[in-house]
Amino acid sequence: MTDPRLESLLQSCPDLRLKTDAGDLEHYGRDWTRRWAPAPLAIALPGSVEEVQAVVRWANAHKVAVVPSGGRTGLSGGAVAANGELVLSLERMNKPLGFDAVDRTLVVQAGMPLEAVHNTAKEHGLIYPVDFAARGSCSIGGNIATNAGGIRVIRYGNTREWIAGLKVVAGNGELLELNKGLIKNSSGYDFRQLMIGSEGTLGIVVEATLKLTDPPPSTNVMVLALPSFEVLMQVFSAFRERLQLEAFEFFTDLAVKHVTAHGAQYPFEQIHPYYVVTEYASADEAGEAAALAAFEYCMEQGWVLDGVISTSEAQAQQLWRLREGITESVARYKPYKNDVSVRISAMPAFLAETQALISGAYPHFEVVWFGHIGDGNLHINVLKPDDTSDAEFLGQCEHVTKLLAQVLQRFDGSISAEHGIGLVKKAYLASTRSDAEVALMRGVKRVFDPNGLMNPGKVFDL
Ligand code: 2HG
Ligand code: ZN
Repeated sequence: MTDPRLESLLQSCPDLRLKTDAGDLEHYGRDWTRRWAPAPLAIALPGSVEEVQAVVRWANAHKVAVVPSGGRTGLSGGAVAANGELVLSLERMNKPLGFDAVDRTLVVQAGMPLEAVHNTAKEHGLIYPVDFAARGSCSIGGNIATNAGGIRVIRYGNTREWIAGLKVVAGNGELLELNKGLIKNSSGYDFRQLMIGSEGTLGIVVEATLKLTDPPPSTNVMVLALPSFEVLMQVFSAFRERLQLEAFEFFTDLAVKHVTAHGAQYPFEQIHPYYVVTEYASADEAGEAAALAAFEYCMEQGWVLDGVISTSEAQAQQLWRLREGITESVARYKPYKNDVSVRISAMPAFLAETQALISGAYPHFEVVWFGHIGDGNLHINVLKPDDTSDAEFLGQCEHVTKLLAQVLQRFDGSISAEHGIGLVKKAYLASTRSDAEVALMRGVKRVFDPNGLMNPGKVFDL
């Protein structure tokens, strides 16, 4: 370690763990986007809040940019370090710190994996309900930084709803204790909510007080086969009217092709163009009867062609795999990802327009559609053919995304529903946020991060 800046970092924080091996720089410098070549200065792995503060103070003294790092499962480049930044990994700060049965809260360090949060909540007979496929590798701090959504938003909302307090090391190294677990707190600006979704551009989340809730009554999982895109929202309405939905997700035949090639089991005899996986409360016979009624109604209308209901926990997990395995099953095709949202009421018209745009624009590419349709959130993954260069593929996809951003703007939608803006969506921020809003965001960043060192270049440029 010859860089004098790192020598001085270790002098000011002697117990800090630092990694500078080429393999570590590569590993910690990239996220799941894999679009940028990692080139961080070093990786710092603090073990305490005080060490995080010391690192941030050092960064200000030496004007070194800091990239906060959780599980790096993000899909927008928010955790990429490609410009000599110091990566500040929270992976050693991964423990639960305390459970309060009266408040029903769990205090955790930011590096705790989401799945470990789920397990700890369960030990106390409660749940932390935000959930998605990357649960084993993502961290709660990263979830907070992107206001992560996932597969149960329809029932429980986004990460934002479940944060009762935060400890954040701001861009100047000061420790902020935000909201302190209060349910009611009408005492001025809510910086806790400002930090949620700020993608590490204002400071570093080091601890969180999570709200927990009761586990749902027992649920069942149903997979439906649909004849067309047009009926999707009608099926959604029919199910939502009759059932307490825990999840309502959609995917296409192409998605099925890839997940089954990856080991998921296909539940029908024939292939259909569109599918829904839904989970719903089914504590008693009335719940199951309502589910069957919804299914039969949709069959009568011609909106559903086939269906299967889980009869065991193992089968429920198998059915979920058809949806949850999609991202992993297409990863080898370096997909270009859109993650967009509109109001649910605007979804039918938006879907029709987007489908026309996408099928016209990518005649030669495989496009995998899926998403959290019950939240108005669509994922579009365009797969790169092996014989097309990265640059050409990216150029075409960026062109289509510009057009998609225009459609979204007309629908008052968002270019990033749940993955964040990071680097990937930065050029399209203006389709969702007004100039006045972005100017205010820049101003807010200057207040919390006067030297512009917290995850610079992410979300917007200063
Ligand atoms: C999901 O819903 C994730 O599975 C990933 O948000 C989406 O890979 C994607 O595009
Ligand atoms: Zn998603």
